[in-house]
Amino acid sequence: MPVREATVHDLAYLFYRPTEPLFIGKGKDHKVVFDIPEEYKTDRHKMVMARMPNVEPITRFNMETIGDGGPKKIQVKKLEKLPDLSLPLSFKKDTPFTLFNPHHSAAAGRLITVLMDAKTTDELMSLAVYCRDRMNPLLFIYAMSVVMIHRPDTRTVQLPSHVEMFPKLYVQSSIFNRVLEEAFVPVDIRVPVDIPQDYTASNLDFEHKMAYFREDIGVNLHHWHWHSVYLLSGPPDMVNRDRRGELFSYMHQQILARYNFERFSNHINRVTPLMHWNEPILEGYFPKLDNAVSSHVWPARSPNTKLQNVQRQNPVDKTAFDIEELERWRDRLFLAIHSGFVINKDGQQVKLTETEGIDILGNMIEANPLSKNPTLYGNLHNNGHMAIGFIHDPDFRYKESYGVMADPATAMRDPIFYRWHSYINCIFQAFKATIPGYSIQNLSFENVTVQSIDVVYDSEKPSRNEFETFWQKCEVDLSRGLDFTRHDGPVNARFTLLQHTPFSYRIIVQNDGVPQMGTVRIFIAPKYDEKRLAFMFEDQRHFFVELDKFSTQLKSGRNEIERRSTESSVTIPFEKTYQNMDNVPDPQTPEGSAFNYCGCGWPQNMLIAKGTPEGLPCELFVMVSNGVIDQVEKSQGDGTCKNASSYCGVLDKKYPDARAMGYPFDRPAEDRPGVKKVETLQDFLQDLPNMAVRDVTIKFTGREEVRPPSSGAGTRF
Ligand code: CUO
Repeated sequence: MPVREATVHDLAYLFYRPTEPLFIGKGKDHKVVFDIPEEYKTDRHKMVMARMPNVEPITRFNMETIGDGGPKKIQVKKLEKLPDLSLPLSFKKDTPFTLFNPHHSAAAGRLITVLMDAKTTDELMSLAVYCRDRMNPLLFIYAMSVVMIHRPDTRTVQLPSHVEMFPKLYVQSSIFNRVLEEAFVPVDIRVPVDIPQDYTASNLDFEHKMAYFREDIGVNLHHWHWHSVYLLSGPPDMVNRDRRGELFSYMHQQILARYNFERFSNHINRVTPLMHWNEPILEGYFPKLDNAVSSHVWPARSPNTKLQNVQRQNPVDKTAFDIEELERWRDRLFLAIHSGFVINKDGQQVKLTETEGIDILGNMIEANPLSKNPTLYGNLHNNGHMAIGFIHDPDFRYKESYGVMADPATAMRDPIFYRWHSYINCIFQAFKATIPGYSIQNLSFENVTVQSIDVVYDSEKPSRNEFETFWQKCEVDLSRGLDFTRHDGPVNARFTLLQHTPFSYRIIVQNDGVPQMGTVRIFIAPKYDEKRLAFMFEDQRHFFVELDKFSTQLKSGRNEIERRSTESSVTIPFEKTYQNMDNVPDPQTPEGSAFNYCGCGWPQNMLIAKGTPEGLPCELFVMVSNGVIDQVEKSQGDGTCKNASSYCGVLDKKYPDARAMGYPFDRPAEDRPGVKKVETLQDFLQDLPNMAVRDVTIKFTGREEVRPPSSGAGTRF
């Protein structure tokens, strides 16, 4: 069989069926095999080859499945010396792996460092091939995904989505038998396997109405990506991202705002923060997921269980802490907020300033390696996830693993996630209450007036100022995560998700000055609270969901700005969230390079909340702020893959907005001397013509559509 040199795109084959060994052919028809140096083969590999000396390791089980075009053998070079990989190798292959556990993320951090240090793509290939079959697949794929995005030589390689690689993290266990059945029938007569929308509980559970949101695959993928991008361990320049702590606070606050919007759409009250840690937790959650790398299922959390001290000093968890510790860290955080400073590792005071305080707190609360003083302020947020994740077996007496709350890929499924983050958000809001509100000068933009805002569907139809939502049936190919199946071709699961009709904003802006740069900021919030009373500003500002933010050049006079919903700075395209690799355009084409997203971003289909059949009354807010003040100094870096910048930042660059995240709603409104107190949104807008509000409704039509298949060129596998 001909051997050829490896190219950078061959690295993508390592992501194919990650729990299946490398000696089984990869890619379409399994025609891609790796020519692995003898020393890099695992004992299992050597044993298989010894027993089958006459069979090249081309196909999964025999030669019959080779299609036209002939097999390819990719050369893997042997390195002079392997680096120290003892920490990631100490992790067993079939143990669960989560980034929220410091011991786990340290192992991944070591692997990321080693892979980033590889001097050439060939060296990276050699290291990755050596590691792949020896390491825990969740750990290996996580580390490799991070490295592929961060290394300049690998950034353009399109990788499968996490749900394709580990479908068991995202899709209920009971469908896998059906999926396997389908995998064994010829491709042309396969049918999609339905994932019911309603499988984890019944309406006897008062939180069940929100299951479609919590268990949405795209929402959970976004959260996994976010935590993958913001590493807890790894090379310092990758951990130390611009305004990381602030973004931790803002992105999660936005998830809460979006979740509460969805609750209001279903006539459910806002989430209550998880405040009293010694009381039973009313909500339960039964995930019905299988573990991705072991035969365990994800443990359930029964209703009315209580947090307990975690004593899990075993080789996998290496975790022990008391609930009292969480309480001490919480009290110290509040003390710092109300004193106006934190105490760093050297015992010095570091002021929580108006501009940097939130970032300092975010790093301490998360807690990430940038914390000013981990001993004093601890690890509140991550350990909260862990305490809830171990609530069913806090001392390991039943040898159960953690629940969904302890893993960023699954945490958003559980109702308690939102209660925990609501509490974390209370701490951030306590800080925001200590800093001055925005003055008129901070909010105004001289000579600029937003004259009108409209929501339009296409140029022929008149503006309705109504968003329209519906259910959409979509398919995702699970075959790349189904190891050891005999046949090729897609095995699709069909699921239902919330969708909205794509729309555009039409914004008329009058500029009575010279041409200038502006930043358009678009938010939406419900108009009424749970009591059906019009919101007070101080309450409503927490419910504003960012829909988009973009720069625009304002000419003198009238400017008509049209912006499509699909261009949103908070979302990534549907195809990127779910993409079946076969439909991703080739990154070397202009179409493909425009499509080159790193993977982090809120799913486009979830941009707009469900609304109600009668139309949920909302307020659409548009502000144009001074683009010169908003601009950040240009930083170095070749951000060749894009993210949803508002929620994920920009790779290797500064956060692309100099204002506080969430501006202008991130802090209480300042009383304006001599003017009426700011009690309502309309009061907030007074004397600020660069802001405007439009009443809109979100109408849930109840109809169900089938999503047409995506089109695209290029097949990587
Ligand atoms: Cu994303 Cu708690 O940080 O889940």
